[in-house]
Amino acid sequence: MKKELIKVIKKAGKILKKGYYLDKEVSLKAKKDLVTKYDVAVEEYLKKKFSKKFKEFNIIAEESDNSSIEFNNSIIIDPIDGTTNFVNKVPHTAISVGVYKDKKPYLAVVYNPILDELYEAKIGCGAYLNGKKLEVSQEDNFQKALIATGFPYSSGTDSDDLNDVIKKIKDILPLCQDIRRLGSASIDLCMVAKGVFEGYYEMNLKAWDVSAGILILTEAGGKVTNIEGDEYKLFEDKYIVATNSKIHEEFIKNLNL
Ligand code: LIP
Repeated sequence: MKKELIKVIKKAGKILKKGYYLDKEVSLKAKKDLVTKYDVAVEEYLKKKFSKKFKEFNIIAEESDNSSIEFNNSIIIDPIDGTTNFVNKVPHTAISVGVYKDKKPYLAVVYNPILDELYEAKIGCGAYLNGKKLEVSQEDNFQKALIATGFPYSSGTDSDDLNDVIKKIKDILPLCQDIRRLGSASIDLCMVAKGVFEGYYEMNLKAWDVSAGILILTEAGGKVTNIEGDEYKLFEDKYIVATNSKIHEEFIKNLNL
C-alpha cells in the first residue's frame, strides 16, 4: 500500500508545486485560516485516487465535511499543510497523509514538493527521508534543546488562547536554546524526527495536521503525548507535545509552569 500511496502523493505534489509559484486568490475559512483552489484541487485528486485504490478505508480530509465519517480505518489528508506558507511562497508546505487501522497509525507520508523532501514511515519499520533512515537527536539537556511551536488560528480571536501562547513562550524561551515557528505542523514533527528540533508543541491542531507526522516521529525514536504526558489522542487533545524522547519529561514540566 505504501508504494501506491507515495506514487499518488507525488503526482498530487505537482498540483501544489504549480500553484506555489503563482499569485493566488485566497479565501478565508476563519480569521487567519486561509484556503486556495489548490488546497481543494490537491484534496480532490487524492480523494479520487485513494477511494478507488483503498476501498477499505474511509477518507477524512481538511477541506471536506467529515462529520459522519468513522475514524477507525481511515486515510487522513491535509492537502496543503502550511497554507499560509504556500500563499506567501515560504517553502515549508507539504501534503500530509496518515493511514490509520483500528484508530492506530499504520502508514504516513509527508511530502514537500518545493524542496522535494518525502518523509515516510510504516509502523514497526522505521522512518525515512528520501530513502535515508531518520533518527531523532540524542540531546538530553533541555538548555541545549531547539524547540518549535506554532500559533493557533484561534489566537486571532480568543484572548485565552493568545495569552496561553504568550505565557508558554515566556516560560520556555529562557530555559531552552531557542524557539522556531516554521508554519507547518507536519513538517515540524518531521524536523523532530530528523534531529533538527529536540521538541515541538502546539495547541488546537486538527487531526490532519499531525496524523502522518506522529508516526514518522515515533518511528524515528521520538515521543508524542498530550500536555499531561499521556497518550496523545487524535481529534481529542488540545495540546500536542512531541520530542526526541530524551527531553520529554522536562519539556512537559516546563510547559506546565
Ligand atoms: C496549519 C499548521 C500550522 C499551524 C496552523 C495550521 P494548515 O495547517 O500546520 O503549523 O500553526 O494552526 O493548523 O491550516 O495550513 O493546513
